Amino acid sequence: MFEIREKPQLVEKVLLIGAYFDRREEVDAASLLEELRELVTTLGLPIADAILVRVSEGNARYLMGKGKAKELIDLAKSLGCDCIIFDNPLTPVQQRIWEEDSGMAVIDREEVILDIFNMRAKTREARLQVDLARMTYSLPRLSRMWGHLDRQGGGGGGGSSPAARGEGESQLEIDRRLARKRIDIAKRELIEVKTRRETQRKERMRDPMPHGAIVGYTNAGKSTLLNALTGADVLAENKLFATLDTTTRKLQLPDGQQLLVTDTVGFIRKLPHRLVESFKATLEEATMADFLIHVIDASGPRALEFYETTMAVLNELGADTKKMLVVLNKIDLVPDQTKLQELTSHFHNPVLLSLRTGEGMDDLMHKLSVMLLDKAVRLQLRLPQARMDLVALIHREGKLISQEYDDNDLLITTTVPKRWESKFTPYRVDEAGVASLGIRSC
Ligand SMILES: Nc1nc2c(ncn2[C@@H]2O[C@H](COP(=O)(O)OP(=O)(O)OP(=O)(O)O)[C@@H](O)[C@H]2O)c(=O)[nH]1
Ligand SMILES: [Mg+2]
Repeated sequence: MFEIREKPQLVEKVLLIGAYFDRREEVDAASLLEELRELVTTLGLPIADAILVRVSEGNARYLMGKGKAKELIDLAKSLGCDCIIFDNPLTPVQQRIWEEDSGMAVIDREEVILDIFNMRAKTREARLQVDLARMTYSLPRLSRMWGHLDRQGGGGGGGSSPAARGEGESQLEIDRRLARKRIDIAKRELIEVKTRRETQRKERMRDPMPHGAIVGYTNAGKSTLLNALTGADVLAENKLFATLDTTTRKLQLPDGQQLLVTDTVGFIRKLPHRLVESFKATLEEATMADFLIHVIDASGPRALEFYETTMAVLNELGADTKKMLVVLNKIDLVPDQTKLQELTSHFHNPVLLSLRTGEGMDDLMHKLSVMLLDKAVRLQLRLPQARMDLVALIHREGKLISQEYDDNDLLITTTVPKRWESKFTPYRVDEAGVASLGIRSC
C-alpha cells in the first residue's frame, strides 16, 4: 500500500528561491516570493532565507546557469538547509538534477500548494480531489531521490529514508503502476461525487431559491463573510486555503427575501492547473450559482491583481460572466481614504465592508436585496380561498406588499422571484397577467 509522505516531519530548514528572467519581472517576482514565504509558513516549515535571482542565461537542466545553481546550493548548505523551494515551476528532470546535486529535497510552488491542500483536506471529497492532484504531480517524478510516494512498512528500501535510486527499473515500474491505479480509482470515485452533487442540485432546483457563491482570493475573508451573514461556523483564520470544502447556508435578508449562500475554495496566483481540474466538482458550486459575491481584501497592495487572478480562474470555469457583486473587505485596515477611493473606482458600485467592525454590512444586505429584486416580478392577484398554498408561497419566497378581502377572494399585490411567476398566471389581474391569458382589458 502506498501512502503520501508528510513533508513537515522531514524538513528542518528551507531556502526559498524565486528566479526571474527579465528586469520588468522583478517586482512581480518579489511579490510572488513573499507569497511563497506565506505558503511555506502555512505549511509549518522554518525558512532560513529567501533569495530573488535574476537569470540572464538559462540552462534547461538547472533553470539557470550551472555556476549560479552551484552558488545557491552552497548558500543553502552554509545556512544548514535541508530543503530548497522554488517559486518557479520545475520540470521533473530539473527537480531531480537539483536534488542530486544538492543532496536536499527540492520542491516547487505547485508542490507547496498541493501539500497545503493535502494538510487542509478533511472531507472525503476534498481528500479525493487533493489525492488526485498530488498523484498526477508525482507520477512523472517517481524517480526523484525524494519522492512523494514512499513504501509504508515492509518491503525493501521503505520507511522514511529517501527512496534509493538505482533500485532498478522494476521497482519504479511497480510504483508507476500503483500510482496510475490510484489515479484511476480517485477519478472514478470523483465521478460518483459529481453525480451526487448533481442530484443535490436538482433537489434544490425543485424548490429553487436564488443562489449566490462567495468567491475570491485566498484569505480575503470569504468564510468570515458567510459566518457573519448566516451564523455558520466555517473555520476562518489568517492562513492560506483555510477552506477547501463548500458550505451552503440559507440567508434571510432584512426585507424578507431569501437566498442560499455558498462559501468556496480561495484562489491564488499560479494556482496549479491540476488543482482546478481536480476540484471541478467542488468549484462547480460557483459555476452553478445564480450570481457571485466576489470578496477582495482591500488592504493588500495587490488587490487588483488578486481580483484579476480570481477572474481568470472563474473564466476557466466558465463563470466569469455571471452577475457579480464586488465586496471590498477589510477596509478597517485601509486608513488612507484616497487609496480606498482609487481602488473603488475600478469597480461598479462595490460594497465597502469591514467584517471586523461591521461597517458596510447594511449596504451589503441592501445591494443583495436589489440584486434579487432584479429577478423578482410584481404581481396583482385575485386568489380564491382554495389557493391558500399560493399565499403561503408568497410569504415564504416573495414579499407581500398589500392584501384585502373581496368576497371570498384575496386581492394581493406582491413581488415574487421570477421563476415562480407561472404558478400565479391564472390568478393575475394586472395588465400583463390579463394579456397573457389572451383576455383584452378595457
Ligand atoms: N482586519 C480584518 N480582518 C478580517 C476581515 N475579514 C476577515 N478578516 C480576517 O482575515 C482572515 C481570513 O479570513 P477567512 O474568512 O478565513 O478568509 P477566506 O477568504 O475564507 O480564506 P480561504 O478559505 O483561505 O480562501 C481571518 O483571520 C479573518 O479574521 C476584516 O474585515 N478586517
Ligand atoms: Mg475560507
